[in-house]
Amino acid sequence: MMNARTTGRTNCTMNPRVTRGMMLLWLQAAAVPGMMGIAQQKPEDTETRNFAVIAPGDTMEEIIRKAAHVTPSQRQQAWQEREFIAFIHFGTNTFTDREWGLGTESPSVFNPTDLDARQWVKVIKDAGMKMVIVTAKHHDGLCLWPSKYTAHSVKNAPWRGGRGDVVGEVASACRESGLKFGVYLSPWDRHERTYGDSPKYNEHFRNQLRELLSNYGEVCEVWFDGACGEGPNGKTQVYDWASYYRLIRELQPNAVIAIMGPDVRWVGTESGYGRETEWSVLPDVAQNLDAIAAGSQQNPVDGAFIPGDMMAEDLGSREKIKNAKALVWYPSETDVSIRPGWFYHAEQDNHVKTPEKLVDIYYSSVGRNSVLLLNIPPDKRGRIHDNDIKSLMGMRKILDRTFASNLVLGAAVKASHERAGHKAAFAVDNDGGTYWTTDEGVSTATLECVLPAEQSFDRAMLQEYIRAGQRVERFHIDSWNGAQWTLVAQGTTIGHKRLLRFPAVTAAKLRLVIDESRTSPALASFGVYKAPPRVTVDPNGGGFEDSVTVRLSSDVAGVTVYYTLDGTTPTLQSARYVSPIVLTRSTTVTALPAVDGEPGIEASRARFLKCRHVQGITFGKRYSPKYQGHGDATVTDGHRASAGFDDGKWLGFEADDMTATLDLGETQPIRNVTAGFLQQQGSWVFLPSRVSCSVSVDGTRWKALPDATYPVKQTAEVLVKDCTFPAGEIKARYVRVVARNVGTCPPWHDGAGNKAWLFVDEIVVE
Ligand code: FUL
Repeated sequence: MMNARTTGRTNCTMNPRVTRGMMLLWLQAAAVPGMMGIAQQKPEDTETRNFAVIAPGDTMEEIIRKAAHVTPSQRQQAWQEREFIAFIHFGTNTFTDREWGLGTESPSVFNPTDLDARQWVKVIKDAGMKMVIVTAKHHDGLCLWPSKYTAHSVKNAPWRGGRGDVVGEVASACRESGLKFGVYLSPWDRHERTYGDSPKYNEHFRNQLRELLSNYGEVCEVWFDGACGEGPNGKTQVYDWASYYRLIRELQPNAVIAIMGPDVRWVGTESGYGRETEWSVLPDVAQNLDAIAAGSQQNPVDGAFIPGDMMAEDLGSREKIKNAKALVWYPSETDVSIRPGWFYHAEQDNHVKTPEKLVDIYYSSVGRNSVLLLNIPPDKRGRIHDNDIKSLMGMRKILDRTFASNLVLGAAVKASHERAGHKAAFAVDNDGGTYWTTDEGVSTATLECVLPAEQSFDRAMLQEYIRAGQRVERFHIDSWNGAQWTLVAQGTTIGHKRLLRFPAVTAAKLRLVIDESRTSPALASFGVYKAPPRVTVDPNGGGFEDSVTVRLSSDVAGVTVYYTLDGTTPTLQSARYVSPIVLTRSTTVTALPAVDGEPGIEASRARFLKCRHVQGITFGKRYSPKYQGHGDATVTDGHRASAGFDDGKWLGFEADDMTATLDLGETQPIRNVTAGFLQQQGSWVFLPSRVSCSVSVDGTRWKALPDATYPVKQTAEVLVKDCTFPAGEIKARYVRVVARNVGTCPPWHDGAGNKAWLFVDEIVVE
C-alpha cells in the first residue's frame, strides 16, 4: 500500500524549531481544551494528566507509579471510545487510476457521475463506524472543497458545474446521521507553487486549514502524514507544525491531531494488525516529530517509522520507560485499506478484503487497544462499490452476532480485593463508566464469575477504565471444569479494549486473574461471548506431496457443513460434508456451517498445494530482513502468500535479484516448476523483468529451460503471478530459479529512481 510517510524521499527536513520542549507545550495545550497561553503552564498544573515528568532521582517504583497515572486528555478519550472509524480516499487519483497524483492533473479530471456522500455515510454507519475522515487534499494538491486560496480545486472541475464541495457534502451527511467528521490534509502539495517557499507555503497551508476548520462544523480529527517530497519547483518544504497545531487547538479544540501530531500515533504498520502488547503511555520521545520525520521517509513497503521506533514490538514496557525523561498518553491508530490501494481502482474490485479478514483485523486492532481507521475508497461514480459494501456488512453481521450477548452479565461475581465504591460487580454491569478496582497498590487480583447456567464461549472482552490510566501488564482467564481451574486464554496489556479468541470452552464458572499491574487494576468491563459457528479445516491448508486428507468439523453440535473446492463461498446447494475429503491436486477448500437449514455467516478457507518434497534450499543474495517470512523454507512450505505484501509469507528482495536453488534429495522426473511473484506497484513491488529456470542432476552442469520475460507496465492491478516452466519430465535433483528485479522504480512511477521490491512465494516443483 502506498505510504508517503515511508517513501524513499529522504530529503525531508523538519522545522528545526520543533523541539522536544515544544512537544511538551503542545501536550499541555492538549490537556486544557482551548488553551492558547500555553507557555507558562507546568505539566503538574494541568487538570488531566496526559503527561508526567520523570525527575532525575525517581526510583523505578516511582516511575511505574507515574506511568500508571498518566491518562488521556478529553479529546483523546472521546476519540478512543469511537473505536472504529472510516477513511475516505477520494480525489484526482480516483479518476487517473493512481495512488499518488503528480500535481499536474487538470481539475477537469475530477468528474464523479453520481457522487452521493449520504451513501458513503450510510454504509459507514451501518458497518458500525463512528467517524469519517475524508482526504480533503491529497499529495496532488486538488482541494475537494472550493478553497479561496487556489484554483486547483473542485470549483474548477466539471462536477456539479464547479459548484460542488465534497468536504461540505460529507460533513453535512455526517451531521445528519450523527457521525463525527474529520479531515486528512496532505502537507505535501505537488501542485502549489509556494510549496518549498517555507514561510509562504506555511501560510497557504494554514489558510486552507482555517477554511476546513471554520466552515464545516465540528471537526474531530485532523490527520497529517509526514510526506515531504518535492513540490512543483523541485523544492521541499519546512513545515511549521507548531503553528498548524495552534490553529487547530484554537478553532477545533476537540479535534485530535493524528500521526504527525501530538494526540494520536501511527500503530506502525498499514496491515491492520496492531501489537499484542500495546501501551498508550510511552516515553515522550515517541512524540518527537523530529525523530518521526527523520525515520518516516523510507520505503513504502517498510510500512514503518523506523528511527521513531514506531514499528518496534515494545514501545512502553518497564524497560522502555525506565530511562524516560517524561511520559505521555499517546495512543495508537491502525490505518488499513479495505482494498490493496488507498484509492479506488476497478482492477482491485476482486481484491476487497473478505468479511472474515475484516473481522480478523478488527480483533487485531480494536481488540488490541487501538482505534481502527478503515479506508473505503469510493469509485469513479462517487459511490462505494457493492463489493466493499458486501464485505463490510458481512463483517458487521459476524461482529454483531458474536457480541450480542455477554454471558457474564448476571453472573454472581466475587473479587479477591475490592475498593470501597468500586465493587466487583462494576466490571460486569455493561456500564463502562463504572469500574472495579482494588485498594491503592494492590496490583494482583482475581475476579470470579459464577454463571446462572453452563455456557459455551470462545471470545473474551476486557476494558480498563483508562480515565484512571492504563495499568494491567499481564492477565489470564481460567475456567472451572468441576475439579480444577484450566487456562482458557491469556494476554499482556488491556488498555481501552482487549479482545481474545480461543477454542470454545463450556463452563459455569470462570475467573479473570490480573497477574501483574502497574498499580491497582481498574477494570470497566469484562465479558465472554460465543461467536457464530465456524468450520475448522484440518489441516488448515499447506503443501502436500501425493495426497492430503482434509477433515471439516464445527465447534457447535448439530451443525451441517457445506463446502466447495473451487474457491467460491458455499451455499446450501453445495456439497455436504459427510466424510474426510481426499485431495490429490492443488485446491482451495471453503466451508460454511449451517444450523437448522440456516447458512452460517462466517466461511473458513484453506489452500492446499501439491508439491515435490524439497530437501534443501539456498539463496544467492539474501532476502531483506524486513520481508523474510519464516526463513528460507517460506517458499517451499506449501503455504502460499496472499495478494498482500505484508502477510508474512513473502520473501522480499530490495533492488536485488533472487536466485533460489532447490535440492530435491534425489534425481527424479520433473514436470513443471512454478514460482509465484507479487505485483503491487502502489507498494513498490514489481514483477520480475525476467525469470529463468534451470535444472541439474549433479548441481554442477545445468540445463536451462526457456526464460519468461515480463515487460514492466504501469498498472494498479494487484496480483500473484505464477511463472510456470514446463520441464517435460526431465530428470533432475536440483532446480534453480533466477528472477531479475526491475532494480529501480520506473520513470512513470511515484517512487521513480528508488529501489524496487521483488517478492517471491512459493516455488513448487511438480
Ligand atoms: C500516506 C499517503 O501517502 C497514502 O497515499 C495514504 O494517504 C496514507 C493513508 O497515508 O502517507
